[in-house]
Amino acid sequence: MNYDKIDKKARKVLQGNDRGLYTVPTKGLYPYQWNWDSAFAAWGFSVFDPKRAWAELETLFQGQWDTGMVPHIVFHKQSFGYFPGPDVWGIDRVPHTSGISQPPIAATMARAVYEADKHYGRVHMELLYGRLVSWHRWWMKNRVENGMVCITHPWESGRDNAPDWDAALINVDTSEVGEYHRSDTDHVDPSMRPSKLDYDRYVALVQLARAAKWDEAEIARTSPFRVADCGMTFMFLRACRDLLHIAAEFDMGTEEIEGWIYDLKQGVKAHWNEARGHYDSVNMRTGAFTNTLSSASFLNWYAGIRDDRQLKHLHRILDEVQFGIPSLDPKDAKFDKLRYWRGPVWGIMNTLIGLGLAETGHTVLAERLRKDTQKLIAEHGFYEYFCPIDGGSAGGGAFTWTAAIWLTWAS
Ligand code: 9WN
Repeated sequence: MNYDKIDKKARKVLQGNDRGLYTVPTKGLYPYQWNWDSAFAAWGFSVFDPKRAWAELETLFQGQWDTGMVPHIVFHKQSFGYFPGPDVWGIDRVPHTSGISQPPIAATMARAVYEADKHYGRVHMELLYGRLVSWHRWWMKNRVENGMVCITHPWESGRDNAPDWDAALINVDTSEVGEYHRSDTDHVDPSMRPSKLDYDRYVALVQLARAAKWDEAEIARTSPFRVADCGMTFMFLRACRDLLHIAAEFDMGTEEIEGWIYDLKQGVKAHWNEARGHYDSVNMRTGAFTNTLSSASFLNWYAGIRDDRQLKHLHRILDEVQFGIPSLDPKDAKFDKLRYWRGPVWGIMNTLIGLGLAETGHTVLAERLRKDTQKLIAEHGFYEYFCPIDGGSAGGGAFTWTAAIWLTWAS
């Protein structure tokens, strides 16, 4: 396999999805700027174009609300073929945005971009730092309960139809949703996407929050859906550690961030599902664990939590499938090898888990994950996700974050 050729292709994918100052995740299926996709894109660009990498992050933060929230989609320019667009969210600001957030990995990727070229990045980091802090503050104020990060919509987790949300979604009333046309299934085989019932519930939750005028306290009071996502807690804890590192390097105050890290570490303990022996999400409306072993459960090492109790699950899964960690335990009755976050392998999740394993001394495992991901992309292409059984490509093609992780980690 000629890796130079694949490197060139990866750069071409990023350049092909580049809309000037931001990238789209992939042409057609996702025509806007997505939050955590852009963080990965910036990391990818940092390998060959630091200027463009910083532009990606800075453009994302043009969508930041006065509250500090950084939305999951920024609709810079009207585009067709994606549902729900700005009219459904109904948010009166420019650029238009969605009303929910997404995994807060921007501080982690900003640190990586900075470290790739400190000389160039210094002034950009200084400018972005305050915005990152105010986003983290927003999470702490509105979403952290018992040290765990709560989501108010499945889209916020980045793992849209993960079984973790099933029980909490049962109580979402879809009777007033009305007619709508979802566009995702115009681009991708419906068997690889969330179901119609899932979409009705996603839309109902948007309508509920819109009726609450996007007021966080009101949403917390009225919504049936509030889940503490172990993936979000781990990613946010990691991002806070990276922010702390930046604060120390730039001689900024560190006390507030140290406090956040302390709280989140308590939250990690609350995510431990002792009965099942793994990290798990918690339905905040009932206090019950979701009883789901997903790829997000394995992000503890990435969060700097050196807890090896899950290694037995990790070894078992790596022996069962060939291409890394599927989004759901293959032993789970809900495992569905091609349906989005209910089975497929996502290169980005392999990357974050692999980074964590490498950083905590599990070098053999980390290397195996990296090599498996490398093979997957080299043989099947820059797809959105893959079948964990045969590596078959799934979802959108020419995908930004898959190209980004190829350049930064997998190759
Ligand atoms: C909703 C863009 C995004 C990713 C998410 C992934 C998917 C959107 C959708 O695509 O979600 O945000 O319409 O399916 O689940 O992680 O950021 O790539």
